[in-house]
Amino acid sequence: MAVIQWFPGHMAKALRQIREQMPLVDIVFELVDARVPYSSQNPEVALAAGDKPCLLIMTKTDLADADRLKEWLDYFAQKGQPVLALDSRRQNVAKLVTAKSKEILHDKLAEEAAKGMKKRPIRAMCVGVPNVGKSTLLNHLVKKNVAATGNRPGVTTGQQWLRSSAELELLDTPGVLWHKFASQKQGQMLALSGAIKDSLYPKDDVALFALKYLRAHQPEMLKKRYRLTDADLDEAVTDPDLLLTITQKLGMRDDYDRASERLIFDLRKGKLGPITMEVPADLNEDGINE
Ligand SMILES: Nc1nc2c(ncn2[C@@H]2O[C@H](COP(=O)(O)OP(=O)(O)OP(=O)(O)O)[C@@H](O)[C@H]2O)c(=O)[nH]1
Ligand SMILES: [Mg+2]
Repeated sequence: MAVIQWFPGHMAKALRQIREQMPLVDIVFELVDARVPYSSQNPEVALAAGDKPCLLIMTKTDLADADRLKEWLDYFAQKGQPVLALDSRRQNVAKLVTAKSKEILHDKLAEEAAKGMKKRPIRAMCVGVPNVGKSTLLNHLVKKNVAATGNRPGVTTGQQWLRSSAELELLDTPGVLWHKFASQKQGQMLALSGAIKDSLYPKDDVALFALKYLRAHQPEMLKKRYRLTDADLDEAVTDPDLLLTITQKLGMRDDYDRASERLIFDLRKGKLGPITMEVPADLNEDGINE
């Protein structure tokens, strides 16, 4: 399988700007995709944040598995990492995010008040991998469509300050990846989630990775979506065999590229059902999902 890497110049620049702005903010909102909570956590963000408090925000929870989401929330809580899982469609996210930020910054704000300093908005920087939902969340927080959003990575190209209320000031940033993923699996997970430009990874590799995962962990989803029988699964000994079977079931003859694309997009859009492709138990002693 080809190794997925993507760190073009504009991301190096975006990361530099994140480092430059860090001293100006009180808190970092790091967004991770609830379907791939490990793989979508960018180690460069923690490095850039240094001692700044960080609120981890799990996005796309509507597309994730509810039980596994709870497992991740427990995992982060055990690590002492403040975390929120948000469903912007159902919740008043502004209230939740503001309350949590105040809780995290309680001591700092109390100290300022004790010194007689004027009450001021909390300044937060919103960071995360491309397409994770940063601008969408910020639009919800400010209750206006001021930040451009789109279902592809690389929509936000520069930083932008947004004023939410008297209580919050928010910095939107372009999505960033990093030089070297911890494992090949991480690159595949990121590609599947939609964090990497589709023109930059081999679709059949990522589709085969998805098939291997689904066959092992979610065979029922696979069977239901592509009308596969147990016999179909048994007969397709290898993953390429299975891709061939699905290609034919989709009426795409031998157009594996098209079928690969369909599989990736179906999974990403939740057409197979809510899915979380990583669990805390997958992480090794070094905290890596290999
Ligand atoms: N289903 C679902 N889709 C979401 C959610 N949050 C964001 N999206 C979608 O994800 C896509 C990307 O959202 P953006 O807010 O543009 O992502 P971004 O992190 O700002 O992306 P870049 O600016 O490219 O780094 C859009 O199509 C959003 O509608 C969510 O909670 N659930
Ligand atoms: Mg954006």
